[in-house]
Amino acid sequence: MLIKKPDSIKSSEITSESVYLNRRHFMRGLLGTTALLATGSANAVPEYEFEKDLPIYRGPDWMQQKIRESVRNTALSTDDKLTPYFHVMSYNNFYEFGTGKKDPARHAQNFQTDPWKVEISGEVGKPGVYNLEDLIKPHLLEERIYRLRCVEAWSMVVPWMGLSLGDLLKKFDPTSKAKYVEFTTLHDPDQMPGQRSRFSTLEWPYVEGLRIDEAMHPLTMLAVGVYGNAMPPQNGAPLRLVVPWKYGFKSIKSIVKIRLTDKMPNTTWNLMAPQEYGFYSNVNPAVDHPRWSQASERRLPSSLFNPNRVDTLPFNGYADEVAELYRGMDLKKWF
Ligand SMILES: Nc1nc2c(c(=O)[nH]1)N[C@H]1C(S)=C(S)[C@@H](COP(=O)(O)O)O[C@H]1N2
Ligand SMILES: [Mo]
Repeated sequence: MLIKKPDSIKSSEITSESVYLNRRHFMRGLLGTTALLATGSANAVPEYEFEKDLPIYRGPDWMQQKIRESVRNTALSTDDKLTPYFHVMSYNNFYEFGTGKKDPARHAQNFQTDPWKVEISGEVGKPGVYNLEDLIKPHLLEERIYRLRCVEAWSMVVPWMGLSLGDLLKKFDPTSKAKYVEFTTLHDPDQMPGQRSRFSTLEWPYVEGLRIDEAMHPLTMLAVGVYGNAMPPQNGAPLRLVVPWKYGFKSIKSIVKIRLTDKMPNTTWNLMAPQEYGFYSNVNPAVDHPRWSQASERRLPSSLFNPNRVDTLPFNGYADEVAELYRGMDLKKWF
């Protein structure tokens, strides 16, 4: 059990359109987290030991300072064994830097991540373009250990560092018309070779989206670090989304725009192949991808002799926390 369930919410209050109006659930989630931090189930983030010669991305001074002050949120963290840092930072999907798993680590090393601006627009009372430093500084950063399940049927267990997306969004006063959140990755072909490629099948910039209640859910995270350090460029520095119960492609990297809207956003993979990648893309072992099964996954590190195959769980093991968001929805239709 990861977080306390909001037992007092009547099921009638939770519908598929439960959106932002379901504020109480959200507030309870926040209170739960705060209470747990106060009662000491939040621990110091450990000093990780890294294999020799692995580059550690430190980020700017202000980020290092924030990370030093961070805590581990044990209540939201899984006990699963961590995937070693080497795999987390060298086996990546970040098509802006190439389609091979090793391309991002190779081609993103000089990516400029500071200073970084984020535009917050649409259905909010306080739209604007903000410095990442100003957005992050008021928040206590939390380490959370989440499973990450790619639609390609591999998975990792990653200690992310960041904050609840909902904690950030509510500072910009979402209006009652805010039903969805759209996220956009930087578009900079000079820095991102994948955006210059004539063979790219994806449209740039990369766009992702969430329903507002998904965005406000306490598990949904904006991450700025990993393994007790700043986010490496190949993992989506300086700011990426992490939605642990959805396939990895929902967790958009290097975000420069966050737009609240009343319409379901068009998202990159859904536009590319709508029959293969739905808007929701909740991890679901019962709904196969047209070209591969989703019933199990390779948990990294995985090799020919030690494939480390594990069963895939509904909502990637987070069903207790998030299944209620989809009550009454046919998940085969809304895949
Ligand atoms: N902008 C952008 N975000 C992205 C991607 C991408 O190609 N571009 N790949 C996604 C996919 S398919 C996965 S599985 C995760 C991988 O995150 P990781 O490399 O940190 O493990 O990032 C997601 N975010
Ligand atoms: Mo993925």
